[in-house]
Amino acid sequence: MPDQKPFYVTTAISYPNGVPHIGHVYEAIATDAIARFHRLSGRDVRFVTGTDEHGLKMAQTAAREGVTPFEWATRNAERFRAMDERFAISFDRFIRTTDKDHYAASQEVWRRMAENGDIYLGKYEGWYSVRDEAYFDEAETVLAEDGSRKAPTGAPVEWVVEESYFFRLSAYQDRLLKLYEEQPGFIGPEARRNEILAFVKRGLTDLSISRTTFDWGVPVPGDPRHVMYVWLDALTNYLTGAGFPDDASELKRFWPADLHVIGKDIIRFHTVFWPAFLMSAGLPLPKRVFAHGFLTNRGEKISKSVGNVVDPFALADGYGVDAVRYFLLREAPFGQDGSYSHEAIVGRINADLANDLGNLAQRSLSMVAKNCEGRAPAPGVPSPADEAMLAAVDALWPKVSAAFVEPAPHAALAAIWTVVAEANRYFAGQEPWALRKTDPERMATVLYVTLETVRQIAILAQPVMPEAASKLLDLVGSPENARSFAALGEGGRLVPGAALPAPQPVFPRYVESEAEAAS
Ligand code: ME8
Repeated sequence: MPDQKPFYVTTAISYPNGVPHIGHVYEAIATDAIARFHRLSGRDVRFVTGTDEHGLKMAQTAAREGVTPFEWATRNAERFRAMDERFAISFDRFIRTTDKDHYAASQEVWRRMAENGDIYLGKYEGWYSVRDEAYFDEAETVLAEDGSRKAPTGAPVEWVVEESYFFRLSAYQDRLLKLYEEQPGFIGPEARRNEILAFVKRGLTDLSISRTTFDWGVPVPGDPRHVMYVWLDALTNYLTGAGFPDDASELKRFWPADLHVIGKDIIRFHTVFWPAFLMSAGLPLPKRVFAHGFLTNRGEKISKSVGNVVDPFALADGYGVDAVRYFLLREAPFGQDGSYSHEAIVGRINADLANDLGNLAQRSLSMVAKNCEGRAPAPGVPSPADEAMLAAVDALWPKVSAAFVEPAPHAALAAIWTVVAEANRYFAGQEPWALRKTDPERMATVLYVTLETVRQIAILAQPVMPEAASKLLDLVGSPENARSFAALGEGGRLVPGAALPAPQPVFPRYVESEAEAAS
């Protein structure tokens, strides 16, 4: 099973023009679970995340706050990094686009695109949305009732006329269509692929890739009056994170990226602009771009003006990190929009975690502590029920693995929890508490099978709930060096006689405070 191949995975880099919200933590958690999954599969993983610090939006917000753009970016980038640390996001590098090596990478990409004849100087005249940091054709914009013009995202647009460098995006239409055809997994989920295909088939216009009316960006090589369009610099972070341009061995190891995880609103940048930039610079293309959906608060769009923004730190404090990680990845199919609410999180905590997995572990471990001298019991001859139970948990790996590779962490969790349910039925049906007096050997077998099932479930749950899974593995006596996926199945079975620590509950029930209950 171990596969030492490198695996390079990234999140989008967030705008630090405000503090992180639940959408940011959702993306970080999902990508972290994928990175952890591949590490546990034995792959050589590189996981990069970070902040996207340039552009007009950042410059304008900093000016309003009365600080320099760099100070503003630093203040918020620290919050993003702290959020990652709070949620056990196992990144290998937190990249800031103001990092020095990122300037070098962006300028090198520019030079290569220019050498390839794809950059020319012209004049941009058209609509620009600062909030989206994106250009829009007039036909894409809509006239609002008050006479103002809006981007399709609802953000206001302004008319921009300035000298600008252009990238010959129009020349890449055929090559992009060929890419989507030859590499059908390039865009996921499938529905997004169809959207992009239709968009590119309608024809592409050249893209303005520099600005002269502000200076908060990466200077254009050879023409420092211009700074690069923030998206050109931002997308290049994925190359910087793999050692581009100078670290040849890192680059060989990790480029092209295996997976870019992003949100559905920025798929065009990643599946049209980004591959075209890379083709132009003569660099290999990422293998897959997967767009997750948006989180809503009880079905309502999250926005500052609605006042329903949820602070990720408050979620961690209120429910616990692993419970939030589990909830966000379990609740909505990855790739579709999802809704969160206090009731839904509490429902998952109390049903799936405390009742289903927590009680199973706690009941079986307490019986072992009391009746088996605190040691992993020795199984006797297995009954058909024992065999069926072990066969069910042994069969999880291919399903869980396929789901994470997709990536579909919700499907991995659903498969695991089917076996949790089966283990509860098995435990209740075998009644080990009744066997204590009548047939202690049979009781030991049932407890062994239950603990072995919990062991494998905990190993498989590690990508999503690293801390809780590790506690469970401690409790069932799984050695520290036997917790990767190589220890799944028959080869890694629980060793009878192993001393177990005193059982402790791993998944507490969520009890409403009086104030919450009354509201
Ligand atoms: O787009 N639910 O930054 P960003 C789920 N800097 N995901 C959400 C979300 C929500 N409600 N709101 C935002 C940017 N996201 C650029 C990316 S990459 C080279 C540059 C996701 O801070 C969003 O889709 O606006 C994106 O993937 C990420 O959070 C950062 O968004």
